[in-house]
Amino acid sequence: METRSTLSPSAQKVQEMLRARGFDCPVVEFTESTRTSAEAAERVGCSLGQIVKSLIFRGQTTGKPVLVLTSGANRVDEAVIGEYAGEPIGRADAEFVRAVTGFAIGGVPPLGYPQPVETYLDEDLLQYEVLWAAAGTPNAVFPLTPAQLQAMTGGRVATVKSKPT
Ligand code: 5CA
Repeated sequence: METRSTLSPSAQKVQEMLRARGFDCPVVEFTESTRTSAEAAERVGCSLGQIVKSLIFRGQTTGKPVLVLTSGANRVDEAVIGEYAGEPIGRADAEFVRAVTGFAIGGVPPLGYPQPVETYLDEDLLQYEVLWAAAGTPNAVFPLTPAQLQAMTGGRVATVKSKPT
């Protein structure tokens, strides 16, 4: 799989944020898309479950943003997150995601937002040695351990997935 020798500006920004916070994680930017979990897993050559989806939801009462770091293999149960968050939540639109994180859907990294965001971390991510998260663009990702993901986000470990129907 081909990678880019120089990072685009958004991916470079994520690389610098990681470094500044002491995380030794190399951002990798591919020539092909990592926009979806499936594409990211294919580019990297890992399982779908190892991809970290950074999903932004919106509190329907207060409008507060909620970040759910979800295993690429899972679907979030919005009712469950609503219970954790203390109010019903809904999926955010692209504009809200950009306003809250500073990044566009498909490239939202798990760190580096203008304001801290209430964060939940899918317990299913903890079983892997290495995870891969988006790094600012729909072609860029970086590897990290579950412990690093917890440290960089302060996320509360939670059961987030909807039960298979
Ligand atoms: N780069 C990949 C793998 S790390 C990535 O960013 N995946 S993601 O799951 O974190 O981001 C894509 C997610 O954004 C999709 O799973 C989907 O839930 C959400 N999404 C896609 N399009 C929209 C949209 N128009 N409005 C709101 N959410 C969307």
